[in-house]
Amino acid sequence: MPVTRGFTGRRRPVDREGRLPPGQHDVGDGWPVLTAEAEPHLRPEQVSVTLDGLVATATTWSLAELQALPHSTYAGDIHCVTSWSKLGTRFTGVSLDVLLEAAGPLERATHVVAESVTGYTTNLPLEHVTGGRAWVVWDHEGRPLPPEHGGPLRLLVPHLYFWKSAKWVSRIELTDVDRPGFWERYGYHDLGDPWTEQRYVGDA
Ligand SMILES: Nc1nc2c(c(=O)[nH]1)N[C@H]1C(S)=C(S)[C@@H](COP(=O)(O)O)O[C@H]1N2
Ligand SMILES: [Mo]
Repeated sequence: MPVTRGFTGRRRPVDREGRLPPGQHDVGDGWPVLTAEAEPHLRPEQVSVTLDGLVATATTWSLAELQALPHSTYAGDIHCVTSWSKLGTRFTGVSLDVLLEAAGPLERATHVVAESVTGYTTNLPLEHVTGGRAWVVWDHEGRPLPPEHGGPLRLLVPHLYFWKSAKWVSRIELTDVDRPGFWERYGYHDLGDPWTEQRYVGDA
């Protein structure tokens, strides 16, 4: 994956053709903030991510330790279940593949629960956070991720609705049961594929 550091280039026009999932609208250069809880105020040296649960070696990385690992950049789209999408945006961080390789998932692990320092949680099948589809990110468009968007560190799982991308993520627990998170317990879909509009429980 290409590494992009200190990206400050002018935005290139985004080819929007075919990029909006059904029922979504384009917010252009805007980026709404959706936060259910009080926003935490975290200094970069305070944050870390722990991978634990069904792993061979439970492991914690400080932000500095994460930043010393191989970086990768996601340049693409994000989709919120409340119907906004933001197209052609860039985040840099570490792929969960890198972290999972270090921690060593046990064979019986099937799911993860991502947890924020605030207690916000969201559940995902393990296979949806592997294969270059999930990151912990600290950089947006070449700048530190703003605090209201989860900075210093958030989860990014852009192929699913954005509620799966836990802001201020601090823990990723591997489990062998599917344990619904915060919004999933309030009736949101268990998986949340925007292309098939898996918004609420009962949606295909
Ligand atoms: N900790 C935490 N993470 C969260 C949320 C939240 O309320 N708390 N909201 C989710 C939802 S519904 C969306 S759409 C995105 C919003 O991210 P943004 O505020 O950076 O746009 O974060 C997701 N992650
Ligand atoms: Mo959302």
